[in-house]
Order: sequence, then C-alpha cells, then structure tokens
Amino acid sequence: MEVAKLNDIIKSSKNILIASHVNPDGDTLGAMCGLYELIKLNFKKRCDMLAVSKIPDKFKFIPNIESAKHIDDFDKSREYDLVINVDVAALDRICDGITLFKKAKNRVNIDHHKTNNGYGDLNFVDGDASSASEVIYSIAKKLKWEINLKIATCLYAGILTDTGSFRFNNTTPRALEYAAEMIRMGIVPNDMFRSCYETYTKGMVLCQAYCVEKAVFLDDDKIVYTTVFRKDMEKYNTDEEFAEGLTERLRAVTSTQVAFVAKEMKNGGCKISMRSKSVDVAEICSVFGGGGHKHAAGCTLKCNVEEAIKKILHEIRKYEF
Ligand SMILES: [Mn+2]
Repeated sequence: MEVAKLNDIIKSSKNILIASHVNPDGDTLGAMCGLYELIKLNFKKRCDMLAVSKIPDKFKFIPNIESAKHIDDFDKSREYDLVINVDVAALDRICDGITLFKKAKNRVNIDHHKTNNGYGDLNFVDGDASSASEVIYSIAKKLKWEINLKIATCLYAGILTDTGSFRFNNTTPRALEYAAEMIRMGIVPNDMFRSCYETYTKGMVLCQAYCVEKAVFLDDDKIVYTTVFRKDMEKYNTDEEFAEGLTERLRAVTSTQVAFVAKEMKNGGCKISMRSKSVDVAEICSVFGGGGHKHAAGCTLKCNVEEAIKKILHEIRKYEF
C-alpha cells in the first residue's frame, strides 16, 4: 500500500522538509502545519517548514505556523532525506524551493489539483479531494496516526478555505464527514470562520469597496472585471491581502459568467485572478501559463494591466456563454 510506504519513509528519515506553495493560502499552510504536527506527535520528529513568500498575517492563528521559515533563510545546498510538498500543483509553485526538492533522497507530492502531473517519487494526488488538507487527513486515518486538536485546527482551516466555507462543489460528503469528526474533536466552527475571514483592517475593506465601485461590466454584464493598482493599495494603506474574495464578489452578480481581477505587480507584470459560473477558467488561464480549478484559476502576464486585460478578454470571448 502506498500510504504504508510513506509511513516507512518518514520513519527512516532523519531530516524532513515540508513545503508550501507561493502566495500561500489556508490550505497549503493548514496542510503543512497539520502534517508537521502529525509527524511530531506520531514519530517524535521535528520537520522544517518552507514558505516561499510572505505568510499573510491572518494565518498566524494556524498552530505551528511560527516555525515555518522563508526560503531565504534556508541553506540551499542542504540534502534532506525527505521533502514533502503539500498543495503544490506544479514544481514551479515552490520557486527556489525546487533546489531543495530535487536534492532530496525521497520526494513526496501530496495534492488535490487535477492538473498535478505526479512529479514526486511518491504521489498522493486525489483530484476528488476538497483540499490537500483533506488528503492528509485521509492518509492519517488510513495509517491510524493519532490526531489531536492542533492537527484538526490546521486541517479544518484548509478544508474550510478551499471549499469556500463549504460552498463549492468540492464540499463532498467525505469533506463534511471529516469536518464533522474535527468538530467532535473540539473545533468550534464560528471561531474558525472568524479566524479565516473576519480579519480585515478598515483600509482593506475600503480598498475592496473602491475596487468593486470601479468594476467594468461587459457583454450584457456577463463579463466583469476590475483593476488593482499599486497606488490603490498605497492610498488605503493595505497590502495585496485586501483583494481576497474580490473576484468572488464580482461573480456574485446574477448576470456574471466570468469575473476577473487584474492586479498590477511590483515588477510591472499583471496578475489575473479569474472566477466563473460554468466556463472552464483553468483552461483560459493555461493559455498564459497559469492554471487552477474549473471555476477558480489564475495566471500572470508580463505586460502592463491594460494590455493584460485586452489579452484576457480576447481569450474569454472565444467561449460561448
Ligand atoms: Mn488547495
């Protein structure tokens, strides 16, 4: 059994690294910290945890998150016995962490993205799972690992955020059953909701309102987009975290079929976050080297915001809806 192999590799590894993806979300961080605690509790081993970009302040509530280190603080020549990627759909999502991954004796890939090509030596990719956190929970159950409230807190955060608070279609009976088990362990749903979602500053809410206000509706309001410029964030004294949920806000309009947010990057490029009701936006974003899920995807273009919008609209309009 594959999971038994994972158990053996963890047992025989002296040093282990768990890696999360760039621009981390609740799932990659929950999965990473949950796995860290599982290994600590069941194998009495301390892992290293890798973050390749800034961890949003709102995720500070996730147990063990303070032990995660930024890629710049790693010795990149280090050879780990085991590196485990969590929620990392493709290797370039760990940026410079690739060096550490490639050097490792054993490479494990735990994920739930359907586009994951199984780049690890050992792969646990379940495209039907709501989240990488769910995949980890099911591995832990299969291996009869002990699970405590700290672990449940991490993994519940991953399931909660990746299912959009149990709203998306990846809210399967299994995802809910696992969540139910976690609630029996002591998870308080409202506490988790508040930790994950009610964490905005005043500037963040006002900046979001400003970006909704300037949204552009096209093609009988089926397409809607808005822009986020560096100067907008400066004006409201906020970082990029304010834009969390902004694309969903635009998709919430009845007429909307495709919604996207075009964000000016520090280096001048443009990052697109796209949501749809039926169109496969992962396919649209893959044209620009991006990807994601059918109704939620993203990509980055090397041009300015105006150019990017033109290119994206051209691609969206190839679809009928
Ligand atoms: Mn995920």
